[in-house]
Amino acid sequence: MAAVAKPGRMKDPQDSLVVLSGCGTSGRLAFFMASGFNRELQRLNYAPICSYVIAGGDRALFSSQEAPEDDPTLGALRLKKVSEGKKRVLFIGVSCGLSAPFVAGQLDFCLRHPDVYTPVLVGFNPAHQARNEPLPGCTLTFRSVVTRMEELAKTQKAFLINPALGPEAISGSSRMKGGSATKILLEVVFSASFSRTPVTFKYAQWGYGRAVQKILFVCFSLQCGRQVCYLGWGSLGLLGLIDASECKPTFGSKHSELLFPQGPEFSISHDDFLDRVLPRLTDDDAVLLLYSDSDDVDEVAKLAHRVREKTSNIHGAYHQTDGVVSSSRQRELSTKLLLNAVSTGAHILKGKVFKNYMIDLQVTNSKLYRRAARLLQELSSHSESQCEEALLKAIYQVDKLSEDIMTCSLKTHTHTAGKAKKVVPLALVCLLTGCSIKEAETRLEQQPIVREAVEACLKSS
Ligand code: S6P
Repeated sequence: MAAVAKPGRMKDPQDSLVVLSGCGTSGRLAFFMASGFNRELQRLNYAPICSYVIAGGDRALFSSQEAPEDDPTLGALRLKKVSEGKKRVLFIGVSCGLSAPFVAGQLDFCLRHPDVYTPVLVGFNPAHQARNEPLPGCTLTFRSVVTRMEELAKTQKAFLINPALGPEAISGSSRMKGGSATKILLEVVFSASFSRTPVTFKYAQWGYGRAVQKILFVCFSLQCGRQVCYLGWGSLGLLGLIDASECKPTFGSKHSELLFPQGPEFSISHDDFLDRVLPRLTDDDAVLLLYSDSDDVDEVAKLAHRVREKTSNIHGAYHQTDGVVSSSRQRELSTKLLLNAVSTGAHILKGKVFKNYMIDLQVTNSKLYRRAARLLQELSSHSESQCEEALLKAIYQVDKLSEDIMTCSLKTHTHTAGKAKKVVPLALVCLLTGCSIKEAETRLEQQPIVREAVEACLKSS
């Protein structure tokens, strides 16, 4: 890392660049950290040198865009564009599961242009567990790219940072532990590169008792079919937007559930909140304020007052310096942990998780499609082919798969799945009961709490 990022070299930002990149949460964190590092550099009187790439472009920063994750060529093109004209580029690709084709395409591009690019891969799986499925449109796999990187790592021409973290509390939900570890890890690395003093990190702990209380309030709103709104300031507000955007692919949640104003452009300012959200708030809606004592606390109080006129379900996650030095990193991390706990906990209570599986996930890219098929096998004990068939029937809403459907590409399946609802629960109910798609739909309408519908089917199967 120091090879490009140490202050001496950063005086020459014309020629050098650090690019952080990833998909979904990893891409959002790439953006979050590239912006934070640039601010820090400017504070130290260096020119900003960091840039970011996120699969799906800036729209993906605050909304779920899972399909571009499958495109290795697009990944390479985006990297090429952002680093045009640079002579030395340190590329940091983040893929928690060592799985995203978009990132594999970028790493492959770096490996093919070693005169300019030094690739770094950050993830949390052992190298031999990197995804071994051919990348769309080519014969490479993520694992084959990792193997090439491992070879070059011996001469420090590539770097692999992949400490083992263990499984996520909700299987596959790398936005949680994986995302937090990405943030800690890159902050440690960058701080070590930027400052001459040794880096020590103490992260603040959150009062989890209070967090649980908030989860219950938030859940109450979601169960009533009402809205939850994160109202934040500065980087803590940004973390709120990130947490909200992840709930769609993870839990199949509607955007309106996590009150997240969207239009042709994102409407995410406090003024947008006052114009478009506040007038519709009722006592069933929950509002969570995210701020610290370095924000304009009077402004927070004024907004809180206006919210309270509409709902008593208002809570604050407030960070105070309070004698103990609480850095912005500590505030950010504990806010991320709190938000992850609130949104995951609320969706668990809402019945979107069975055992530790997300049973209402979206099936909008190849990773999620495979995950859904494995989940169906695990929960129904049917064969792989029966489960994939059931999944396709649920995606296309048919009881019999036509020749046309069977010959469609995986890309078409995941694209179609993006327009359907409750794909995985529908497939599971069909597998467990042998019923038709229509009957499964009726069952899920009668029991909208998906976990309970699944439990009922399992009992009677
Ligand atoms: C995970 C989140 C996803 C992932 C994305 C990238 O909770 O919903 O959006 O961040 O799929 O995963 P990875 O393994 O490449 O970092």
